[in-house]
Amino acid sequence: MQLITLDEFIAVNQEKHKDATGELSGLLRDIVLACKIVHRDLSKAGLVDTILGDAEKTNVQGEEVKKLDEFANEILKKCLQNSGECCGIASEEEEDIVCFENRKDAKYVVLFDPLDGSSNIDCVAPVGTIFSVYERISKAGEKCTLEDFLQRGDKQAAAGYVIYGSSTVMVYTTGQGVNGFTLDPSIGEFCLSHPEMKTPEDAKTYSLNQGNYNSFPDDVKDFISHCMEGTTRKPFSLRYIGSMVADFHRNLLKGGIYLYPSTSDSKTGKLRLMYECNPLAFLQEQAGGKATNGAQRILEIQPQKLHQRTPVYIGSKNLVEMLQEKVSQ
Ligand code: P6P
Repeated sequence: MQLITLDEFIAVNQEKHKDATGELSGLLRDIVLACKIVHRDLSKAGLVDTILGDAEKTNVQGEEVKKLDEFANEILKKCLQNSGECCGIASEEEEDIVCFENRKDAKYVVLFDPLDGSSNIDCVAPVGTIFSVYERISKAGEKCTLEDFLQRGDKQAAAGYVIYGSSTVMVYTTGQGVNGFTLDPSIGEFCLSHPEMKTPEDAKTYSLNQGNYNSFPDDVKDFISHCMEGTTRKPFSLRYIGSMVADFHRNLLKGGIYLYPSTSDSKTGKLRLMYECNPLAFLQEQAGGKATNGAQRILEIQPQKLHQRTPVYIGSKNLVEMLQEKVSQ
């Protein structure tokens, strides 16, 4: 495969959009720069105790903040403030939106989970940065507003993630399909490695925390029984890494379904709508799969709160439809 860097790919794709002004391309480049810096520091996490381990803090979710969470959050904020294309951000690690006073004319807002699955860092399991980009709806020249961020997922201008695993891969969409790029550390460039990604419509892999089984809704229990049914055929394989980006990436490539239903601890589900479920749902639909909260498309949910959670069922088209049939019965 000819070596095509992410920069070259963005430039070529920008030319396909006649009205493209280069602002979104510039924004994507700045997000990628931040993730390259996160990658650099993650790879030495085990050695540098100043960034490993708990930050003795909890975030707005009441979850323990690992120092790398904070580090990734600061890096993304800095790169986006310097970007010039972003007038403000929202983050899992920030209680409220952060408006960039010196960027009131910028066109985009970005929401992100700086390091999803960070509880896995100490055990060297994959973690990821997830991002979601919207055009602002407030007037240029003024501070961004909460309404700029609380837009439905089907209004996203771009979405993607970077997974830091056995290799570091960036996957994104601007609504024209999904493409993946693998970081070549020897040249410091993401290179096209997964062109035009499509999720197989059928698969035999399901991904969820089965430990919560007793608190799942009955229709989800029925679906799990179907997956485990081994009399008439081979049962499905259960694969669950505890890092949504990693489970999502495997299913995106090979097919499968990721489920995080409501549970007794998380009545409205655990995963966040704005900076986890919406960006991954945009990618999943662009790759031919589906994403629902059991009642409606994730991308059609009208957000009410920045950090709101939602049940999520996302992956291969036929598996999500099978689940929806059970949920709607
Ligand atoms: P549980 C990580 O905290 C996360 O947000 C997702 O990345 C992951 O899939 C899920 O939560 C794991 O949650 O309840 O199974 O530990």
